Amino acid sequence: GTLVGQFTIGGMTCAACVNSVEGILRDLPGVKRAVVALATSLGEVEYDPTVISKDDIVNAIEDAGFEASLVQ
Ligand code: 9UX
Repeated sequence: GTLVGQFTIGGMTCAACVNSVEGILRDLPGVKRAVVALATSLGEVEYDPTVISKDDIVNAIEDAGFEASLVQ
């Protein structure tokens, strides 16, 4: 099965940032779908929790130079 996680992503200032973050997320093992919105700084990620965790997703975004946190 899959879960959907919502993340606040900081540091995105143009549309290319959004494409970059979406590409990073979609390349992660276990990620099925990723949509990022510049206006709201929100990312929604559908993922397989047996392959990747929410913390792994946060770390991948931060490794790319953006800030990320889980939305409760
Ligand atoms: Mo736009 Mo984002 O020129 O890292 S790509 S600010």
